[in-house]
Amino acid sequence: MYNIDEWKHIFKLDPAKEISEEMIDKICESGTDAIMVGGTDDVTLDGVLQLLSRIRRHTVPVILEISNIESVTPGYDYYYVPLVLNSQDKKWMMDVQHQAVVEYGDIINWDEMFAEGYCIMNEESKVFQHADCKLPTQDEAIAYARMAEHLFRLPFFYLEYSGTYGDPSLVRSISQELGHTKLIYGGGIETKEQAAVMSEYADIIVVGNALYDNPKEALKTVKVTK
Ligand code: 1GP
Repeated sequence: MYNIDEWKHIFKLDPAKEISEEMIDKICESGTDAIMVGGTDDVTLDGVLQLLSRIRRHTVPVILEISNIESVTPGYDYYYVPLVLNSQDKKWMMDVQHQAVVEYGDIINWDEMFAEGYCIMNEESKVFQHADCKLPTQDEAIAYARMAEHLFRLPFFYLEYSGTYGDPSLVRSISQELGHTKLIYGGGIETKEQAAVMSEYADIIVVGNALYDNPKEALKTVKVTK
């Protein structure tokens, strides 16, 4: 339906946060390749549905990044399923996903569903604590990327610094390891300069918080990725 292989930029909207109609319009018409809806806390079916209907007034592709099974609804173009590679609890790598397939496996459209191997690098982030992660060294992070590519053959490896700007040299090292698996970078991108640096190495960059904190700058991160 869409050419995911050519995507460079995604805006991530949190269904638990307020955002104006005007800003939604600007985000959707910004030239970004897709809007991803996802968050950690207070992600409800109501929030996920409301954002979907507001984004759907535009033609931009829309992805639901699944946070919990209660908030999954039909109508999105794609569903991205996080597998947290550096979680210390198998629950976040395997069990919550397994339970979802037990319940809904008969009706899932697998063509719309993609796994993301997450490696969460910011100890201070909510998602790091929520998923009971262990901070990997750089070599360990690279090893997760190699596993995503060669063992699990995942479509995406997501280097997640949520809330803080990461280390470009690690993003570069990881990008050199990946061939078929696409590298998504997310975390702390607030300016077009920061976007340009990460976009040089990552296949796709994700901009989230800046949309709420400094929307004018956030909107400028699209152009530098093209
Ligand atoms: C969060 O990777 C995204 O899941 C984006 O991070 O909110 O820090 O931009 P920020």
